[in-house]
Amino acid sequence: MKNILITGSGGQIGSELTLELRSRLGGSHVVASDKREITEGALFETGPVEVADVTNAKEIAGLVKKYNIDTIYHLAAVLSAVGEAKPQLAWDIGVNGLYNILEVAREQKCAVFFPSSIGAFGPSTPLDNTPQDTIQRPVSMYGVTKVSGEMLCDYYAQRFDVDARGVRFPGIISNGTLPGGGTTDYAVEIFYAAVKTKHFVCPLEAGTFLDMMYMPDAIKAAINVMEADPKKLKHRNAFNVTSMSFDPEILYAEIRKHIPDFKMEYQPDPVKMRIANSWPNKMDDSCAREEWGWNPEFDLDKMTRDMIQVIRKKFEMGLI
Ligand code: AKB
Repeated sequence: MKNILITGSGGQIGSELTLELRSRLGGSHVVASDKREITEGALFETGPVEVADVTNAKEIAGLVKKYNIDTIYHLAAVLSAVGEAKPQLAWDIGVNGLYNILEVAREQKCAVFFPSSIGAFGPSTPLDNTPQDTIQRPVSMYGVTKVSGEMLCDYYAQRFDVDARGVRFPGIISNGTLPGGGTTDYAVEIFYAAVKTKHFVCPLEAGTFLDMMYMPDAIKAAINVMEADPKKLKHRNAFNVTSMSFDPEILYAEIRKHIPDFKMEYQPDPVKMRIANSWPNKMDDSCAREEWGWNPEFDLDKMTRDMIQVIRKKFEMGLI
């Protein structure tokens, strides 16, 4: 990887991945692109920024040429809950956007990272120890775009030799850019509520188990799968990766170890519950561990300590 283009750089994962790659490769080698103009902050100050709409293939092709890009991290997406409100937009960005990226990658010989998700599974998938290769019949438009994306990446790899790789991310917990419109967002929002108001209204029911991961591990997964020795990869694309699985009660109890007067109540959101009930309780990520050494660092205890420490500091400094 010498020159990288990131789509969706302004998003939850994109903003942190861009900065990590810039710190490794040098700012000028990592181009941050987003549909919305980036005009300030760390992304703006540490390297090139561009406005790019992934549904506009010419725009993407122009950027790849301009910066002599050899690797594209394609993170632009519409998340699961928003995708149910705007299914046409979710398809357009999720599938047509990825198609454009893969076509540009084929023409200009780039590697591609594509983040699939636990959303690529559905109610007929085995939801405990969900295998790497299994039934995928999602019931959300987000899931439909992710399964289509996995298949498109496999097709471009086999047919056109595009080095398309990726993982199936669980819910990502972070303290930088907030997630926007996902089913797993509660696992981020709860920390801000615990620190700021000591009260949280949870949109998922008790007992709703989902896979989760702390951002530093998500960044590590995205970079390591792209740097893995291709000879050792049997799958290449859509690797199950996870670090922890919990339901809202377990997370609530963990946060109360640090903030004992924190209170949570439940007001389940029917759209999010329908989606969450169709997603795995816990994935089996042994293929990622065996094929490219996936090994997360943060469990529930370590992630919770770090999240509270960082968010408390931001709160005390008046930043949130
Ligand atoms: C969502 O909830 O939509 C995402 C995901 C798990 O892919 N965070």
